[in-house]
Amino acid sequence: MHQVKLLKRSFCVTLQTFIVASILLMVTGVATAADKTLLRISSPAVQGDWHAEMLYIFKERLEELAPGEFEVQVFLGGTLFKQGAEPTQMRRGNLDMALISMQDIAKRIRAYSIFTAGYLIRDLAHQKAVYYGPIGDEVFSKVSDVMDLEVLSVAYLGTRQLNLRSRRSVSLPSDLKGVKLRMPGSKAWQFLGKALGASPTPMAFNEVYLALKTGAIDGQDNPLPTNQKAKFHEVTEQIVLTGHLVDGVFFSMANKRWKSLSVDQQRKVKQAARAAAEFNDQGRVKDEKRLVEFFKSEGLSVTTPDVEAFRTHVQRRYLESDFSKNWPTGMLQRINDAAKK
Ligand code: KDO
Repeated sequence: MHQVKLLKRSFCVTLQTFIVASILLMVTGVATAADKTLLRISSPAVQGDWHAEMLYIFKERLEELAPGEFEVQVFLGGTLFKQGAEPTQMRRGNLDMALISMQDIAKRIRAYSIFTAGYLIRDLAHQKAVYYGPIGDEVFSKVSDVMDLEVLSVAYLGTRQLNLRSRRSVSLPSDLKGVKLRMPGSKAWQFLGKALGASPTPMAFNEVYLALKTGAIDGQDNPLPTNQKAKFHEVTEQIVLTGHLVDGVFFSMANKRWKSLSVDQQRKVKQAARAAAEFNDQGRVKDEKRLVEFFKSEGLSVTTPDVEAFRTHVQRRYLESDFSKNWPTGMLQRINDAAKK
């Protein structure tokens, strides 16, 4: 009898708690974790790099715009999914967001290898004109159809330079003959290494530091801010300012997640993603201006090759390659002309 009373009492207490919590929720609008839309983001980027920090800016901005509606979780260093696996994991529903590269996109849409070509995009302003205009609209709509991803914003990764383990005189592409150059692991990246005149080898970003330290590779390429944040200056002696690729990453969301959001939420997510990319771009541009001095002060030699010779050689290699056979008709001209008024 006593036990029945106790059971009844505990049921009443639970019911009361539930009612009070529901009223509180209605009155205050404070959502519990279970009510929030979970957004898991994976990136190989190291903590502190601009495109890693921008993910926290996205989180902050989204919380301001849509308080209590989203739970943003950021996983860096390729700890959740390895570099390059993100588009597949998003399609499978295991991941909501990532910063993907054009080289990832070119794996699925071969014609878009055009955007991975060295010495094509001229600078950040040109990159914005290409991707935040009619070309970007066309490309991202195709990406949505084929890859099931919504591209929310484009972040400038920086201009890629060569970074060598030991000093070497590099003026022409032929000076890189036999240099074992780590490039990220996909056909488009490997081709860029070859076009530069080196012997490319694929490797995930988070293995590069150790490979440089042990001599498993002779060099790698990345923009100056990423070289600094990943501490590559500790294990290399030279930077060659080839400026061979004005690189970008595409902040994307799995369509399944994107389409589950209300129109208002989509607008806010895009706004936060744009603000995050803008934060990244400003930081990188500022860093690119100051980092040559930083690397010199760390004892590295920073040299300028014959950039025109590299440009001519690399562009010719692309035009003669099988990649260019799939490029959309007229696209090269449209890219070259973007923003030229
Ligand atoms: C890299 O692996 O070298 C690269 O710079 C390629 C980029 O597309 C991007 O994936 C980036 O790595 C990572 O975000 C690490 O910064």
